[in-house]
Amino acid sequence: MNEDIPFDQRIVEAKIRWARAGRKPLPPEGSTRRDRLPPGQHEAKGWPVLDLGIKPRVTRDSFRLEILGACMHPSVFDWGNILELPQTECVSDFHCVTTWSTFDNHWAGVRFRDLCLKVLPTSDARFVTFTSSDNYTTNLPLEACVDDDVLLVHSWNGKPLDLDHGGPLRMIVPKRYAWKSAKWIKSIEFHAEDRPGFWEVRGYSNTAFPFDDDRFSS
Ligand SMILES: Nc1nc2c(c(=O)[nH]1)N[C@H]1C(S)=C(S)[C@@H](COP(=O)(O)O)O[C@H]1N2
Ligand SMILES: [Mo]
Repeated sequence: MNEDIPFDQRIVEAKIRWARAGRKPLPPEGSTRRDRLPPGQHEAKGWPVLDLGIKPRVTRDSFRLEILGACMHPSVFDWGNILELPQTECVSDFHCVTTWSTFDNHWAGVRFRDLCLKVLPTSDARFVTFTSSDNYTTNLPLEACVDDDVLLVHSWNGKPLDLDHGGPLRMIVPKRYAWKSAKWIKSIEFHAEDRPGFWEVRGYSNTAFPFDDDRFSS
């Protein structure tokens, strides 16, 4: 992203770059389930649970989300503050590197971009680290996080997100493998340099693009 321009203009610039790259936010209308499956993936029955096996006991009452690092307004959001942000719904597919995919998940929550418009990442903020209550971490370029379909999700298919799937609040980043979508999100930090997360330092791809079969580093 460019230096010295306000955050909302940086979003516009990112979108222009995505358009040039011919990126499609969702599979085209009328595409078959097969077209929608990235290489090496199969469609799962139901929604599998995958994590490190630590189930943090976060409730909507005890929930706190800290935003820190390179932003104008570092803050702590409680559940009420999350609901005060613009609410969004989005349908997307979800692809785990262990080869299962789920289609047509109906998510409700807050666009990461709308959260950014509150806390205002500074011009040197280029990367984001997500930290979870089980101490899991994952990293992404800020530019990837301001996409339309990147959400902090509190509901799935019309119901509150359950604890197993990262409730009360998790990230959903549909265009990357699912390990980039942190469950039980606890803090979000902006920084100038990239900081590889839990799986990224254990041999998994830093970029994690399902349609490129981009699973492992090197
Ligand atoms: N906090 C946390 N988030 C996490 C993980 C984890 O272990 N801890 N695992 C990741 C992986 S590898 C996957 S596939 C998805 C699985 O999400 P699900 O259990 O809701 O299917 O969560 C991702 N986010
Ligand atoms: Mo995964």
